[in-house]
Amino acid sequence: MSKPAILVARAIFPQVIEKLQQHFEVEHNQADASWSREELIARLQGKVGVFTTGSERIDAALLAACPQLKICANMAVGFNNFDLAAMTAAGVLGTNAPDVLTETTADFGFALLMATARRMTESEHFLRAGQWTKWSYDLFAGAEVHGSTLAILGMGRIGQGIARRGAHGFGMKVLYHNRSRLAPQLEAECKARYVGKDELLREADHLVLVLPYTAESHHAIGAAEIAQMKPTATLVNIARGGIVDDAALAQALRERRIAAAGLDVFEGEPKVHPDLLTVPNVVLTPHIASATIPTRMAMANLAADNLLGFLLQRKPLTPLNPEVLA
Ligand code: 8YV
Repeated sequence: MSKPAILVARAIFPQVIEKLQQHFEVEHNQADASWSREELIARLQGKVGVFTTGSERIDAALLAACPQLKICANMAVGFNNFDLAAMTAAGVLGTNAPDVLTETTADFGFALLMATARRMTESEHFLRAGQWTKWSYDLFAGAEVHGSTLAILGMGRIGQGIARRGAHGFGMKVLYHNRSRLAPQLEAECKARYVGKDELLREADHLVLVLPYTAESHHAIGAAEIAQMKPTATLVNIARGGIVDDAALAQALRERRIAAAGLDVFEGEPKVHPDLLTVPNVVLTPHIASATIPTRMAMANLAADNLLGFLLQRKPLTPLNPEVLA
């Protein structure tokens, strides 16, 4: 009997390709670049499964053009590249890759908070440019981290990981806002207090964004929200581009309406708003919050195991729309 055919849309670990090849006919992207949408659709013909990353948009038009497709397995916890309603309507399963990246991503969120508050890249550029000629009492004086108020917008697993680091490691007062309030036991573990969004913005010394990108969270932080923040506050976005209005943020940073920002994600990435590239008080990283080899390997394996579990036994590990299994 011939093996089911699947497509792996981006270059991934060879070991994961080999694991998939034991059970599937695998066509995989061997170049380190995305295919165009037209090429993706052409290559999806005859495929029952696709291994995606956040870069491939799966929507009604693509599904209509690829009628054999049964599962899209995302190597990401976020799945805003999936039109899940369209997938459910077409009877196509979506899976994501949660949990395995939580602690690594929380580590990075905290690192970005520290680098932003303590002006690490700005001061390094100064040093590399040969501008360090003397000690000064206020040379790159930044914002205090320990004992300050950590404000978290979006309190899922990664938000909780950042809260724990702040509360238990740095003695921070932790406030959070989320669509729903955490169970009392989780709030106690994170030492986190639920507040409204306005109070969160007003009280934050360091505001960290860890919420999913949806129509409701588009530009959740724009000029009006930044205006509510303290001029000494910092903002960190490890969630998704589009949650922050990057043009408004660049202007606020230039005018020092907040002290600094740390951004791992951008509207329209990998393009970055040109104004962000010229303001000094921002730390910029290329969407690497989950990027350690063990974590990326675990994410790739989870996406692969979702393809194997569903296509061989109808038992995916982390389904997003389990109703299609019924
Ligand atoms: C991924 C991420 O690297 O998991 C997510 O949602 O944003 C990152 O960990 C990225 O989406 C590539 O799939």
